[in-house]
Amino acid sequence: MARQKTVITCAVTGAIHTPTMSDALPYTYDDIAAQAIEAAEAGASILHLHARNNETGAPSVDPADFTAFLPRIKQATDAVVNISTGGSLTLSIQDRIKPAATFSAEMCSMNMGSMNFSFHPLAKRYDTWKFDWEKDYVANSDGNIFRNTFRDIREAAETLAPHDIKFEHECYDVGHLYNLKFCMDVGLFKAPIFIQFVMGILGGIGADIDNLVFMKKTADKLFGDDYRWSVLAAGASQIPMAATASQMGGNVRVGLEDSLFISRGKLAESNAQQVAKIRRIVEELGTEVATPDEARELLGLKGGDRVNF
Ligand code: KMH
Ligand code: ZN
Repeated sequence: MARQKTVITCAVTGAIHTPTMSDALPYTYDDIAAQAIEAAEAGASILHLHARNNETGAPSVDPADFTAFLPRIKQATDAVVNISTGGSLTLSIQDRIKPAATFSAEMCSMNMGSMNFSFHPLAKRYDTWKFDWEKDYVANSDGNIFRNTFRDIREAAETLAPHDIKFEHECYDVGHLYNLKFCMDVGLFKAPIFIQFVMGILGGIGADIDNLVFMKKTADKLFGDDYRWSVLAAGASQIPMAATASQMGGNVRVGLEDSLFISRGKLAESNAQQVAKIRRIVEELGTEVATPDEARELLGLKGGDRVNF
């Protein structure tokens, strides 16, 4: 059997990092659009997108903040747009799914369990902050419960079902795979499902190869041939774990949402720089990178002509 091509997802801005942490983190409409387009040109076939307030960079789930960049990305690239339903991490599921439903994207994230999702240790690294909201947002994440109950997941799945959106099932620990299996068994999601093994978030499973093998073996046991998979590792593990995932036949996610760095201690200049780096590694190791249409075929997506932006 021909070796599977690697799909690169780029998560362009997220809702964890803040403008103080890196000048490269895009938060204005213009910068999110420009960096997403550049990441697609560098080889990302899926763009995982959050929105932010254009002036302050605060995470936003207001569809108006997406309207300002989605059409520009669609016009300039053929990449699959994947809209987050995750964040801002403290909002209700009803608010979080509005952008995906409004724009009827080809893909959106679906977080598969509730957890202590925290990044409060980052608050100690900075003495001064660019914007007032940042310090408390980061420091207070030690009190966060990132809520994704079975009822929340059902509500998101049922609301989004008419849109024929493929989910990026974010699984932050082994138990989340069992949650996903339960949801499959009660008919919430259609095969092939797409699992994002999320590693190295405080509150979730650590980023190492033993854990990845365990996650993968567990998914094999639960889903057989009915799933495709990718790895996202936070911070310094991002590129090493992505390279490992690709060698294991999986797909990869990079981007400034998950790590601000290009190598140990060195901030990345852009999302595209991370995409170019993982692309280079994947190709040098003998695996081809999938085009957007190849990603659509692999994941069974509805097509870029059936979105609402
Ligand atoms: N920042 C990632 C660890 C989402 O957008 O739904 C989690 C994430 C959540 O991507
Ligand atoms: Zn995200």
